[in-house]
Amino acid sequence: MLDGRTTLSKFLIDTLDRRPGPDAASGLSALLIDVAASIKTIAAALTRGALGGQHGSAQSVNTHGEEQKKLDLVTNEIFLQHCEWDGLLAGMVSEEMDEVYAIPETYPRGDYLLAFDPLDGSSNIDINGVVGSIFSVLRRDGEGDARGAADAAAFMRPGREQVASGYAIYGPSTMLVLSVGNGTHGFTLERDVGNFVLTHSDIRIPEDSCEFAINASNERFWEPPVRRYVQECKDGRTGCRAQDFNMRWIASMVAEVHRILMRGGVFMYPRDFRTPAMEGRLRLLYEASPMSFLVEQAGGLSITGRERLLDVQPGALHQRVPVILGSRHEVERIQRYHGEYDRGEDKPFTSPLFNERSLFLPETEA
Ligand code: AFP
Repeated sequence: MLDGRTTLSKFLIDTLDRRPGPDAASGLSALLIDVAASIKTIAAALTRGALGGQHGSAQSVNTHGEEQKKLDLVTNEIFLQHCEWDGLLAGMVSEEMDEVYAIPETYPRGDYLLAFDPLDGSSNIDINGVVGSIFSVLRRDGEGDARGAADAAAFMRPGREQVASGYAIYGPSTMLVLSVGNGTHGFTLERDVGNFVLTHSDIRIPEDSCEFAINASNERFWEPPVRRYVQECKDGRTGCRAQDFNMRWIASMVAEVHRILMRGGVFMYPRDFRTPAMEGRLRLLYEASPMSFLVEQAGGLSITGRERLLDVQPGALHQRVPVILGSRHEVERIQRYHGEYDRGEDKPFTSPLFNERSLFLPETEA
């Protein structure tokens, strides 16, 4: 405690290292301190803005075929350098790397697996908008060579098995929002001292909300249950919801989830007819799973539309998944709309266009 304040280190030692009995999470707090060090380094790099000489394209694409920014690569490297040496990790995966990053032979290996998106919302960089980093920690299961290098199969575990997840938001202030399975907690970076200080203890997402976030330019690709929900929100107080809704879109999942943790709301990147598998846009391991863990730990819900997101079994490192998360009652409503649609029970509610399923022809990417 410093002047009555709780730093991240104190929080982690109290929460994890002094946890009695077999649940004691050996080494996890040290790993999370290293992750926090990565975040501080990234925050410092971002603060320099265009003066840092790292704006613009890296002239490369990632495994998703998306253009990489210079800062995508720089921040990826910062995570690797801060976390590879501590003897706590068996491997790392990231949105910016094709394969598992093996811990160099010169360092010992440990029991944890780290997945991260080093710079979420990187299209916001060049406009000085809000960006973030997202991370997820799994504990390696007991099978195989406990000290061998982790392969991709080691990461194929549903999100409910995460032992920690979190994100950093680089906004007017830098915050680290974290869960180790006992609620979701927010720490604000005290820049001059370099400490993360607990400022938002046990965050709770309001169960009701009148705010939703979705990229409305994709409306023609959505399924009817999502169209129905959004249309009802847009109808406002003259529609069946009998209340006005507000809409947001920041193009950074971190910023959207942070707003929802602070004041409620719904964020959707739903199934999408642009892609043949209708898998949505967001990455399961680097974005959807860690954020869903935080949201559930804060009393919210996170689904694919039809199932709990934390129950989705990954099949590939860079798998994408539809995401609908936020205030419990709104997400329950959207899940109900999916069920009614799948059972053909939604006809009285949907517009004539949606009633004619034959009219709702999937469009594919040109
Ligand atoms: P990056 O991690 O590649 O920057 O993508 C950000 C993101 O995955 C997510 O944070 C946003 O919700 C989403 O993309 C925004 O996408 P569009 O605005 O292009 O639909």
